[in-house]
Amino acid sequence: RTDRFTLDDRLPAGYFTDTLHSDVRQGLGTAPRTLPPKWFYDKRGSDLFEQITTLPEYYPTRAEHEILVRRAPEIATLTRAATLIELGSGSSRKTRLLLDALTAGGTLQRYAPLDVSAAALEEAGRAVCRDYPGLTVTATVADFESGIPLSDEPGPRLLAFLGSTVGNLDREQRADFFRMLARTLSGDDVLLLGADLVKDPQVLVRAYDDAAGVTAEFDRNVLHVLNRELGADFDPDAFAHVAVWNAEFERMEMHLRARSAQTVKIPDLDLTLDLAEGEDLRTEISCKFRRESLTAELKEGGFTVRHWWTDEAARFALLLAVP
Ligand code: AVJ
Repeated sequence: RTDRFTLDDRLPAGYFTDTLHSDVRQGLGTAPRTLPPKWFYDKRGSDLFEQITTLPEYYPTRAEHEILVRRAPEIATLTRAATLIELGSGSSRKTRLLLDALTAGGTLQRYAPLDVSAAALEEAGRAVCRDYPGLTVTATVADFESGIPLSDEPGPRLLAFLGSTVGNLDREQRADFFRMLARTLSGDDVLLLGADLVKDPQVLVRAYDDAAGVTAEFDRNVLHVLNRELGADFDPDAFAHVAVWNAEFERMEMHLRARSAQTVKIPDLDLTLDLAEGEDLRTEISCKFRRESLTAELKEGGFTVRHWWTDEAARFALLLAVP
């Protein structure tokens, strides 16, 4: 039975076309050329990302999983959450560790995943419904950067934002995001945030430029998306994938570097790009964090960090913060 599952589409009409058009026009129109990472994730991009999470070089998923295995029971005891809200739900392996612990703790009534992909929510939400018989699943299609539409979720609410997706936001965007979250949550609600930590740049560069070339394909996939959605004529093979450690901002960046001078047409935007040989399109930032500065950022945004857990090798942190 699926009557415990609802899917509420809160995206404004024309959301995909409108945001893709303005993102690409703003980002690629002038140098330095950038694209927001959210456009990686069509079906193929999401499959490639799932592959990335199993690569030997890409440690964050395994490190966060290690922390959750160890700490989920504690999280359940500390929060006594009645609702688990999950931002950018993605694959549900880590979610299930939380659902299991909160179910065992006897407090959980509802799972409320939020994502921009209705298809992903549909698939993950129904599976959770099937496997957790007492649970109500209220999925919401929304872009959580612009606010989190909550309704009548029972509290306390545990809002999980895992995988260090927060690293895709720069400092200013994070400040806005944390403030928005703090305004959204109240009383005994808590934030559970996964954050990848600053470490040896060599380890980081390998994690974002794996030997099998999966991350390179993932990076180039955004050009396939623009070709399909905007009628562009990018030749993805004409771009090299480059993983760069930006020491000033302590972040990894993925760039697509034009292997030769080339002209790209984007008919749907009436845009022509003249790219020089060696010119970069920056397709992603992935900020890496330190305990002190992230705690201070959260404080600034209205959160007090109550717990900070890492994996044995201290590569990744999971933190619990209260508004
Ligand atoms: C899903 C945004 C957390 O930044 O590590 C993986 C995406 N990019 N390999 C990350 C990603 C290249 C990932 N996040």
